[in-house]
Amino acid sequence: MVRRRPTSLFHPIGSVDQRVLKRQSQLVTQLNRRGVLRGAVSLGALTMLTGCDISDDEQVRGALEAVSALNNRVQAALFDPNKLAPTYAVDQVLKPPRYNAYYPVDKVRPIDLTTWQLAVTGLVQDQRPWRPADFATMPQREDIIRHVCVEGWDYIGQWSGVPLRAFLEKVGADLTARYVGFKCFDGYTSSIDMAAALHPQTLLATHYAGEPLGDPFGAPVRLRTAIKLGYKNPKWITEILVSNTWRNGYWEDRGYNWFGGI
Ligand SMILES: Nc1nc2c(c(=O)[nH]1)N[C@H]1C(S)=C(S)[C@@H](COP(=O)(O)O)O[C@H]1N2
Ligand SMILES: [Mo]
Repeated sequence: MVRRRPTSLFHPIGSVDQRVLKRQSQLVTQLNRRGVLRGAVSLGALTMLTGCDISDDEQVRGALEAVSALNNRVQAALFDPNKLAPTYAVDQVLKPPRYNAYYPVDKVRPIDLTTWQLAVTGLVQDQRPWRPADFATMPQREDIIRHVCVEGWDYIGQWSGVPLRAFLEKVGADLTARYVGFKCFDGYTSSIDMAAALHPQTLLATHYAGEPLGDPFGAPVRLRTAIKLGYKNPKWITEILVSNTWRNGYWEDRGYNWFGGI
């Protein structure tokens, strides 16, 4: 890549273009903030570790992605499927919950519950779609857990619904498959590892604080798992997909760490 020369005399002139350095440290800070790196890797350390030319955006991005892939493996190895996340008291619950999505709340399109169906696809025996009422016929569980968004905020929420494990068993999913994927009404996608899908605190949530989910929070059914960051909790789910290969995700495909464990 061509190193751009400072054009103004007010820019420091040296062997390294300060603006390139600034851009790269912004990229590192940005990816760090998104939790991609999860431990601090300084610009200097990155250069030493990878030997890459920090004046080249593509090289730096490639190196950061390699660090993120390593993180996925390390996180998966450290994850204990039997360990429960902390739970909280009912008087700590935030009401209403705090909204977030990749667009503002006034852009939320309510779902028509009379026509809504959940498609069940991939490595499952029973591919019949689900209706809202089907969830009420299943075992229920409630969790009061902390929601953590990588943007740097969190809240305690009271979620109830059907354990994803019970749902997967009911539809005859291949529980040895690698991933459970989710497609949503707003085009959002996410996917989680099977160990997380089978974790007791991973719910297909239909209720918040004992009330049916409000439109902004993913009605009629969304994922709520105590062991993953906010972006791995898809709302307004329209398809659940069991697969060994499909591991897409709206934010994951834009650089957030795929494993996304808390
Ligand atoms: N369908 C859909 N699900 C989504 C999102 C989205 O934009 N669309 N945003 C995710 C992010 S980044 C967060 S932090 C949580 C926010 O959930 P909440 O509104 O219940 O707090 O939803 C997640 N699930
Ligand atoms: Mo988030």
